[in-house]
Amino acid sequence: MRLVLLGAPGSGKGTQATRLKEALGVPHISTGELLRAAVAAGTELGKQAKAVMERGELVSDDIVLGMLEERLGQADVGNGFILDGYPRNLAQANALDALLARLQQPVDVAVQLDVGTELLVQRLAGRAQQEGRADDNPESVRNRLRVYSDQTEPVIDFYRQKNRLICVYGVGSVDEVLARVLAAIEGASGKS
Ligand code: B4P
Repeated sequence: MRLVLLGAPGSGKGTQATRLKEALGVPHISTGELLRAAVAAGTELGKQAKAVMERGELVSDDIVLGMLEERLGQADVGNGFILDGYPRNLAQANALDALLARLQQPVDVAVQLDVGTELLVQRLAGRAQQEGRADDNPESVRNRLRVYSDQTEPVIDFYRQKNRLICVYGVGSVDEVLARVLAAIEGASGKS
């Protein structure tokens, strides 16, 4: 199963991906986590990404694609993957399409987690208190939501046009949302 998880910041992508990897038996690849690890390790790439991420902007397409290509080259992705946080704009969607075509491993399904803006802001404020992530401050959250609607929402149409999109209501407990995602994936694989 090759799955792309789409959704605004705070929609539950990372939260659901952590559980989906157990349910589907494929690795969870989060570009946000790969970038945060590079920042924590103080690599050259991490130094370039740090300020951009703290402002809530997107790290350059070249950097993220290079990082992703390296990750998709590892042995554990043979049976598929859950991609969380990528693609985030149309250039990344096209780059991913080309990369996976070359690897003969096209995306099976793109799941969009649908959550209203007010709840997104509440969830991220909750995480700011609990985890103190550098980009969960109010100014950066506003910017991330703006970047999402300007740059990432067009990616939803990209997958809709390819008949790969499933939209799942992302409000409710983590288990409720997980059950909806799994049912939607099963329904979609039954159709194809
Ligand atoms: P990400 O790490 O992808 O962060 P995110 O969009 O904020 O979502 P995340 O997955 O972490 O949170 P979730 O919704 O699960 O990106 C961070 C930054 O990295 C970006 O701003 C950008 O700078 C950079 N970046 C990453 N990928 C990039 C790319 N491809 N190109 C360029 N730049 C890139 O959860 C949020 C909160 O909601 C949590 O506290 C969680 O506990 C809570 N929650 C989740 N589900 C819930 C539920 N059902 N009920 C209640 N709370 C819930």
